[in-house]
Amino acid sequence: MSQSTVLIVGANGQLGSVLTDALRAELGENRVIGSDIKMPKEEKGPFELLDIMDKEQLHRLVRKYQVTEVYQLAAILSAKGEENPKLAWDINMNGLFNVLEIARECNLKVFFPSSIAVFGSHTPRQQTPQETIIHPETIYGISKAAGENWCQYYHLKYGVDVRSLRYPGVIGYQSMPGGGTTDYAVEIYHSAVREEPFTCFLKPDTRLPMIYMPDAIRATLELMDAPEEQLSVRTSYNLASMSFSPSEIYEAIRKHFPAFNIEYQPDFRQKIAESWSETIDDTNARRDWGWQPEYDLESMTDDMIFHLRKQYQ
Ligand code: AKB
Repeated sequence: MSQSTVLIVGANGQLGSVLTDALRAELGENRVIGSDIKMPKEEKGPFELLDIMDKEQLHRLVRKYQVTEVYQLAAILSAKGEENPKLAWDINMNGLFNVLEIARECNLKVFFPSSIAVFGSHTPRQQTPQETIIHPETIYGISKAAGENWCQYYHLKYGVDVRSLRYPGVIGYQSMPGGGTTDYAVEIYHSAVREEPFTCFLKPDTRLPMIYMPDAIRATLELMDAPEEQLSVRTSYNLASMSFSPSEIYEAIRKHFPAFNIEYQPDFRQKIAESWSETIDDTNARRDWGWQPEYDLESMTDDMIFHLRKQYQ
C-alpha cells in the first residue's frame, strides 16, 4: 500500500471527502489525488476537475499522476435518481465503465461502492444473505447491481483487482449526504443540535441498516488492504453494522436533547426504504477480511452530537 498513488473520483461527496482525508493521512498528501466536477470548498491536497463521463480526462489524470488505484465514488443516489432515471443510469454506469476500461489498460486496482439498494422487495429483509434475490426497484439500485456484475466480469475476464462493498446508509458529522433515502439519519442530528424540530420523510418504524462514518472508512481501507487470495466475493461484500428506525434514533437523540421534537411526513422515499433490507448478514466480510464494526446507535449518537456541537458553536 505504501507505494500506491490513489485517485478519488467524487472526492467532494459525503464519503469521498472523508475517505480522501483518511487516505491522505495514511499515504501522504501527494499520493492521493482528489477529483470531482467542482472544486472543493477547501483544498487540502492535489485536486483536479473531472467529469467521470470524460474518459480522456480520466486517462490524462491516471498518466499525469501515475495512478495505481481508483476509488470510483461518483454516483447519483436512490431518491435523486428517481427524478431522472436515464441520467442516473448514464452517470452511474458510464462512470464505472470508464474506470474499469482504464483499469484494464493501465493495470489499476479499483474500489466500487455498491449499496443495500441492490436488494428489492423479493429479497429476504432480515439478515439478508450475501447470495440472494437481487431485483432492485430504484434506478440507483439497478445501476449498482449491474455495476457489481461488471466488476466481477472485469475481474474474471481481465484480472482487474476490483473490490466492492454494499454500504448501508452512511452517517457522519463531517459531510452531508445528497439525494439518498437514508439521508434523514444525518439530517436529524443537525436539527437536534440546532435545537430545531425535525420532519422525517420516513415512517417511525422503518428500520434500515446504517453505519457510522469511521466504521465505513475503516471497512473500505481494510477491504482494499486485504490479501487478494483471501477475497471470495468479487461482486460486492455485504457490510453490516447497526439497524434502527426513525423512532429509535429519535429516542437515542432525546437522551441528549429531551425537548427535541419530531414529526413524520412520509413521502416517495418510504416505498424505496420498504423495498430494502432491515438487517444484513455480513458473514463473508467477517470471515474473509476480519470485518468487525465498532459503533452502535448509542456510541454513534454520543460522537455525532459531540462533534456537531463544536461545529455549530
Ligand atoms: C441512499 O440512501 O441512496 C444511499 C444508499 C443506501 O446507498 N445512502
